[in-house]
Amino acid sequence: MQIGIVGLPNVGKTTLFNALTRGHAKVEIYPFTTIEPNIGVVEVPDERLERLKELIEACEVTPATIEFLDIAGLVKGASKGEGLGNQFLAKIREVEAIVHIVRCFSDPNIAHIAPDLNPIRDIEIVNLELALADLELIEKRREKIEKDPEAKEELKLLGRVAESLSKGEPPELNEKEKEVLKGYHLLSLKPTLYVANLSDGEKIPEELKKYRAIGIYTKLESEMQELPEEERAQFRAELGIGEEGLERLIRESYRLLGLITFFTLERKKLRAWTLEDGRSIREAAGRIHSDMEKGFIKAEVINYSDLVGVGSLLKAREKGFLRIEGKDYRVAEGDIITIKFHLTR
Ligand SMILES: Nc1nc2c(ncn2[C@@H]2O[C@H](COP(=O)(O)OP(=O)(O)OP(=O)(O)O)[C@@H](O)[C@H]2O)c(=O)[nH]1
Ligand SMILES: [Mg+2]
Repeated sequence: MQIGIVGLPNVGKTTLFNALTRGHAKVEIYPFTTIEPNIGVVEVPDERLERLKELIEACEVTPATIEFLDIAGLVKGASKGEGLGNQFLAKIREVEAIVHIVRCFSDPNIAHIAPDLNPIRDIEIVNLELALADLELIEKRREKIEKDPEAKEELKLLGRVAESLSKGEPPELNEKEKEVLKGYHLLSLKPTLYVANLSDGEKIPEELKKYRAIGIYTKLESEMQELPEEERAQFRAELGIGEEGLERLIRESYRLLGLITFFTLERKKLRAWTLEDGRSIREAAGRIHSDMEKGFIKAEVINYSDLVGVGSLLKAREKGFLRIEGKDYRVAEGDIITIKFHLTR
């Protein structure tokens, strides 16, 4: 899974990226520091893994991962090629979700598009550019299929989407329409998590509540990544930052994207995986290896909560908590699965 970080120039995108990935990508006080995108992998924090490790006596634990993509800042006119423009919009077409970071910290040394702080204005500038880039793409497609009698439905749908986007409103779509539009990779339709980059100790501005933004002290978080884990916890306690902001960001991304976690256990190797909610166990098998999906026979399943409840795999087996499921079983959050398959080649 890939998530793209967008925002105006110089708002802290790379600082957030570094905090998330414990990276050292270049951060400067001037805009357009990032030119080539930074890509980094982040482990999804999951306290269940530790508990499971003990219960199953696993020797190796691999958490699920998310990939973050940090790109150049967007400016007014980006969709028309201003700033570093269009090329970066293309880079985020492929991501599954967007983290839109907005500047809420004040610092006279760090240039911003205007002397005042106005997060709503900033969000609207970026969203307008995303919508304009989408409109251009839709327009091109409409011209192409205009005379195709078989594309009438699609043409109608595109017209409706274009109308909504030009009004700055999200279009109302049913499942089938969403499916048709998937191939377009429209930026405006991607699930978006808004992040307010706050000055130390500040709270989220009231006006950002309607965007359901989460607040992060990005600079502090990135600096704290340099500390050992125990010191970070102590530092957090002293500063009164309760919940770890970055973990929350990752958790919220899961919620936003409708993702669940399942676990596999194979020869004492425990591993967490990410899956869209509603998928079958056969599809889950495909995430691990395409051979497992093709040759799927059955799976042995136990849910995390049941296992923790009884305390061991042996007891779980005695109590009948370990179930055999067929290919259509819908995987639930926290399922621990072992897949039986045959090689089809
Ligand atoms: N005071 C303060 N400065 C911050 C904060 N977050 C980032 N900065 C500073 O803002 C400047 C820009 O940060 P970057 O992370 O490079 O911003 P960016 O959005 O990636 O910038 P571009 O790649 O140039 O678009 C750096 O000097 C950061 O140290 C913050 O929360 N508070
Ligand atoms: Mg940057």
